[in-house]
Amino acid sequence: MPTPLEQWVEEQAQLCQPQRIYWCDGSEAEARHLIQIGIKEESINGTPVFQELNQTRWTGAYYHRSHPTDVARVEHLTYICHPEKETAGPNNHWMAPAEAKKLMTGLSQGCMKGRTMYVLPYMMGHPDSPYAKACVQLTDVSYVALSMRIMTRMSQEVIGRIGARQDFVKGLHSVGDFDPNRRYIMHFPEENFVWSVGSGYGGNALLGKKCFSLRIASCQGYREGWLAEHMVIAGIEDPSGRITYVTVALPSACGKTNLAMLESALPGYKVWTLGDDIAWLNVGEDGRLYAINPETGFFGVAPGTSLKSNPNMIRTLQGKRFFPTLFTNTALDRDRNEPWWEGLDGDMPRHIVDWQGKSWDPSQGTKAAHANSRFTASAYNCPTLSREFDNPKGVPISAIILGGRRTRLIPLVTEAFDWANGVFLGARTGSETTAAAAHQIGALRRDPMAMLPFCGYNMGDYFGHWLSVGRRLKNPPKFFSVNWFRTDEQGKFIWPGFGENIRVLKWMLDRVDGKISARKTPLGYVPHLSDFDMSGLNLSSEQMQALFAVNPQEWPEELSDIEKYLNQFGPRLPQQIKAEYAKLVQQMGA
Ligand code: GTP
Ligand code: SPV
Ligand code: MN
Repeated sequence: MPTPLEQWVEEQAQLCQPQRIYWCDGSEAEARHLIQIGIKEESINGTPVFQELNQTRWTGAYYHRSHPTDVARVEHLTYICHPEKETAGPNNHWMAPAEAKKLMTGLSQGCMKGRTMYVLPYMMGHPDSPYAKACVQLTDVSYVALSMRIMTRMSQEVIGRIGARQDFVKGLHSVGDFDPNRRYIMHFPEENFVWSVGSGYGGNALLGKKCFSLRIASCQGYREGWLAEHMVIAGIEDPSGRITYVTVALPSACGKTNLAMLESALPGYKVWTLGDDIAWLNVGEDGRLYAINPETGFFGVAPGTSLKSNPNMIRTLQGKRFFPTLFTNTALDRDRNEPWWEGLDGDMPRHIVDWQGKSWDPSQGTKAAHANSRFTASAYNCPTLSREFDNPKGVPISAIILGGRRTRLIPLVTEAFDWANGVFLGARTGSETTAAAAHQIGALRRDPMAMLPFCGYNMGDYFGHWLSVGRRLKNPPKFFSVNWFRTDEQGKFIWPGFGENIRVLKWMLDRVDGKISARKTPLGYVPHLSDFDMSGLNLSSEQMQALFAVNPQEWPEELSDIEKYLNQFGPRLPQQIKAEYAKLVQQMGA
């Protein structure tokens, strides 16, 4: 008798008609074999799936060039297929499950002809964690199989763990013919099932990541009383050696990876990395909020990454413990056969090949690396990995930090008045869009808790869920907002950011520990400048004031945009959030 898993794989194979089926065991030997298959046997758009890079300087590094139309998440082609449209909410594209399945069946018929179907058994979360989930993804490209080996805990043991169960998380992925008109990312939360065709790009194709660990998992969390969030998890060690754990939600390409492994500009402080993208938050037996990272790797933005901005990521990328490290759509230094991108340290190489494989001439004004070019690297190669990383219980969280990319209005840091005010702070957060998704870049949009593209159900209910989790906590974390991106009249960032962000974290720790008071504004508490550690940093007092300024006369437009956004949720918007909005309006004197 076949198991439900074997039966499911067989049914998908009948639909997709691969030439062969390959069950992966997640071993390093297998990874080395799949790299060779990617180099010698598989291609995308006429280019081999992998190209070996200079192994002396970049151990275990391989290069992947995607199809040129397939370089980012596609929010407009991403659907949540609940039986009721209302459950998906105004924050999601919706299709009825039966209609979506019909469409996807048509697109999947024979889509793996002549290709290999890889069966990837993996865990999201440490296998010993009560919060971990057993999953299986099918895919038809070695790049996705290897990326999943880096990003998840892939092993044959997962198959035994699933055994005769039907309720494992399922993902069916095919790159299809890369035609953007035949590209869809469909989610079926009732069945723990993701079906993705037509894209090989990370967030569209690594189905354990955004598709399961955020969109589907957020629905599971809503039903079961926990939260799946687009958050960093980090430990901040103070000079006494004490470590305080925080989570940080920032929209895509707004600084999570940088913050997760920040190298402190203040002596005595150190940041320990637990995760750079996804956190699952549970109420522990002691009534505290605990966070685990379901992932084991970083799928991070390459441009701008350097020894100056993020030295620990450069060290991770050159790390040797875990094989392999992948680079996607960066440029290449042709002479040294190394990855290259704008902002990387050192002199500009003499011969650069751009992300599309063409010889690059800087005078043409184009970028050599795609703005959303990324690396895939194991957390086990990260020199700042926390010793709690594999703790199945996770770490207790003392502060929840929320932010966005705002050139105006939003101070460098504020602290919410209480939990409900913190949830409202998250709900009203706006951010300017980035290259992480295919859309206009730099447009302001509301991105509550950095979850707009990732919340798998109605965000009105999501705000209510956050409020209800707060009611179950004995010692709730404080909420803070951050904004590294405020600009001056010349359009320059006022705050130096990166390693200097430790100063903001230090202020938060002092607030969590009740060591200092703060100044009340309509948006929350901001630092007294005398409490904010500026030692060794050259910012004028005008600049500091500009960073923390809250000017009510600049707020009417923002307030009406927030109101318009929140009103979309109609009766599903919690009363408490409406009350917080009314309070803000009143305090702004609007
Ligand atoms: P995803 O992986 O897309 O979820 O995003 P992420 O939040 O991890 O993005 P990442 O940390 O890779 O952000 C990259 C972008 O943020 C680059 O453009 C960086 O230059 C910019 N960035 C990160 N930290 C700072 C900072 O402190 N100040 C400024 N000005 N820019 C920053
Ligand atoms: C993001 O866009 O937020 C990412 C990259 O972290 S992806 O996994 O592609 O979604
Ligand atoms: Mn992300």
